[in-house]
Amino acid sequence: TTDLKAAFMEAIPQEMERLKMLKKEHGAAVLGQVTVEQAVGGMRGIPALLWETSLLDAEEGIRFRGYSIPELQERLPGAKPGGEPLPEGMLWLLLTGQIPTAEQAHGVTGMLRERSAVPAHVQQVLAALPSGTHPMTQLCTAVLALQSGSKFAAAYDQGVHKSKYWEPVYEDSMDLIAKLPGIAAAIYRNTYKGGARIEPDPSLDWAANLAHQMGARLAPRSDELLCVKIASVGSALSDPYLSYAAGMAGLAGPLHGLANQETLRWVHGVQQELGESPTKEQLRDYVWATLKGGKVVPGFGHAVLRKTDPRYTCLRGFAQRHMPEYPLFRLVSILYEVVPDILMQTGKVKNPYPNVDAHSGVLLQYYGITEERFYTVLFGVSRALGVLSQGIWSRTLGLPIERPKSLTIDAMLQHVASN
Ligand code: CMX
Repeated sequence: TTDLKAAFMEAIPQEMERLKMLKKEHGAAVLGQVTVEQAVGGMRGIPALLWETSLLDAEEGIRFRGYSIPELQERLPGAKPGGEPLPEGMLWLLLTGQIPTAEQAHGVTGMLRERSAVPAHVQQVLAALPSGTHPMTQLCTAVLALQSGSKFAAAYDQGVHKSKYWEPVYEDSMDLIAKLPGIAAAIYRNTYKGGARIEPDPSLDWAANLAHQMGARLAPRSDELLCVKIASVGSALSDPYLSYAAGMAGLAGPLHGLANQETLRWVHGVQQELGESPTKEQLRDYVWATLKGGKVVPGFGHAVLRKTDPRYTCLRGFAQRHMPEYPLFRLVSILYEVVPDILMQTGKVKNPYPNVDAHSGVLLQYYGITEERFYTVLFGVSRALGVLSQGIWSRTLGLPIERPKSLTIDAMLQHVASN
């Protein structure tokens, strides 16, 4: 079949069976223990969530349905033969667990295209926001405005049986994914191009349509870049609009997705102070000055990973192929040689290596998307594929509401004293 919903439905019975078996046979097995340090340290590393679509390994980075990023670049169908993978293929893989054929990926393109129209009221809400509103705030606002059309919320109101939750959640998720390029482009055009909209091109795929609707003399290959970027997926849960908007609000924090924007500002600061080709010695001093100013070096470090982020490596490979002489890329490459040593010398940074945010902005600059406040929106559009796929599975498997337990300092001290 080239119909994603049918392929997804085929995958359901086996997955339900596996979950039932897991609960029945191993329900009492211990996955890990929770230390006081973890409880006061942001729950870092506590194995406490079922998540089928991806797995993050500290050493190796992320795998989607068991495949690493280089493996996916090799195996997922491209927009052009041998080109960068189509995000539509990624969505197929995340939902079904199977690598799609080119026809199946194109089937998803067609299905999304039919759902892609952004309702007029959402455009009006965006247009009504003050022009300086941060693009991530605009994204959350637009998605919440879309929620009025939620099929899940309507089905729930009408008392749908819980075994059928998955279906309206699936429909909402596809509607939302389909509309995100139009929304992101509207935010871009409202904020930076005086508001004039560009209509979607029905001959283009999902990511290419985003590039097209953002418009304005983007260099060739910018659509391929958006494919590379959009294929780097991520994490959240519940009514797809509300939960995605909540996730986006989290992504908008500077230590998380906003690091994208922060990195570019920081790199521009380097260029302004030290010129286009600073020496390593100058860069070392600059990095130390950032640290001594009580600030983080954006784009470096990770809460889980302990190696260079494979998403960084993937974007670096793209830059090596398409813009090896670009000054900003050369600067980012030298930073890769300089920053980790310094972060190690602080003696406290657990992972001194770069993450995806250290690289993505540089590529976008090269292709003419120079407005760094917009970058996290693109990151958010790409993340929709991952979080919404998992959201569909969570409702399909009937997973319960998440409710981690919190403790006071007194409660922890009492617990420690009584053990
Ligand atoms: N620059 C300066 N200090 C850093 C640092 C960096 N890039 N990375 C970590 N540290 C510091 C922490 O602030 C912490 O200092 P304190 O003990 O004084 O509070 C110490 O090193 C230990 O932190 P850690 O255990 O190594 O890292 P965390 O898990 O606490 O934080 C992260 C992870 C990503 C928030 C952090 O590395 C950071 O702030 N990096 C810069 C921002 C960034 O690039 N974020 C994007 C992450 C990518 C993603 O979300 O996918």
